[in-house]
Amino acid sequence: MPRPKRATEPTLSQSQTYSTAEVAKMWAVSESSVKRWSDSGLLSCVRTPGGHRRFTLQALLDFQRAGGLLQNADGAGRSQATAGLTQLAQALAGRDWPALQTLYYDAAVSGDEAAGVALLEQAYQSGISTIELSERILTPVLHLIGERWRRGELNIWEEHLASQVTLAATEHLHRQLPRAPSHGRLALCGCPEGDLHQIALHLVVEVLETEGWRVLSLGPNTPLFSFTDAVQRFSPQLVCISATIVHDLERLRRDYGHFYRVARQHAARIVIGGAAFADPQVHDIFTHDFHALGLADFLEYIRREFPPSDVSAI
Ligand code: B12
Repeated sequence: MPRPKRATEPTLSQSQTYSTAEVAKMWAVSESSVKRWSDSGLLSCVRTPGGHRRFTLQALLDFQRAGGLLQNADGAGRSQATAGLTQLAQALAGRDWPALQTLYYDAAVSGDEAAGVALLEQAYQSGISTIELSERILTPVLHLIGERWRRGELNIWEEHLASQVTLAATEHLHRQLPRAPSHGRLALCGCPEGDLHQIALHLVVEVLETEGWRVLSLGPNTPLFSFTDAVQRFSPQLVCISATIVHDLERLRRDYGHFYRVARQHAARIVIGGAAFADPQVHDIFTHDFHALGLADFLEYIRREFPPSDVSAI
């Protein structure tokens, strides 16, 4: 797939760096692979005074654009075999997560929704699950976009385009996917007041719907007292709260107690997730049944706690 044209390429300072462990985590590869590529000169690094490798973002992007993991996985034989394939098909064939992330990053920040959709569709057709798509492509790319925005390397409009592409492309794919038969359970989902970050919420809703849940999504920026009213009105089996940032800690503290009592009266399970809960002060306020770190553990939780055999009890 040709790379969409960008008005400006962000420039990077060599002083902003990632450790071997951070790179390995970002690309979902072992630290020894990262060290091997670095030692062979394919992935350039700088050394700390203590001798540890540090990688600039530019070096990471250069490595990915030069072919990254796929090209370095098993050499010439493979590149001959895949010579006729497009860049995307090659990356998919090799499960080259860094290359797939780069392709999605380029599509997202340039607002190329068609390219975003094509990537997700082809990835799904190649056997990558929607959970893997979210965890290994969309989430790392959005985190990188946030980091580059924070460093002043990306414009706000690029972050906005990336959000829109992600919401639209995931929605597009979701509409085509098979769903488990409806089992009649209801989930209520939303983000607390002041939080406009709705992409994780959107992904959570899609996981639930795929699993046969009926979902009421209150969307971003929903006051907790309104969650409480909705629990009273609809008596859901599950409430999912996604929080990325906290707007008014004291107000949350005040309102959550009442929400929690009402949720308990209605026997609703409460699942929380999102970066805001990394802060112990926030985490302590939100008494919950499960704190999801991502979508994979969430899927495991709902399958375990709400097995099909229990449906007759609803
Ligand atoms: C896109 C984005 C925006 C968009 C959101 C658009 C939209 N429609 O959602 C817009 C432009 C609105 C925005 C605004 C702001 N943003 Co912003 N944003 C981001 C960005 C780049 C991506 C967020 C995202 O979608 N991530 C992808 C999701 C899928 O990943 P995730 O949230 O980590 O979720 C995973 C898990 O946590 C889990 N999960 C999360 N929730 C839940 C819930 C449940 C139930 C379950 C099961 C699982 C689960 O599953 C996901 C998959 O693993 C992040 C960068 C980042 N690190 O996330 C910054 C980021 C969150 N934003 C940030 C900031 C500072 C802001 C602003 C304050 C900027 C400003 N000055 O205006 C405003 C605040 C607006 C507000 N009041 O909320 C900071 C927050 C720093 C902090 N901790 O305080 C970040 C981290 C950027 C940065 N590096 O500094 N932002």
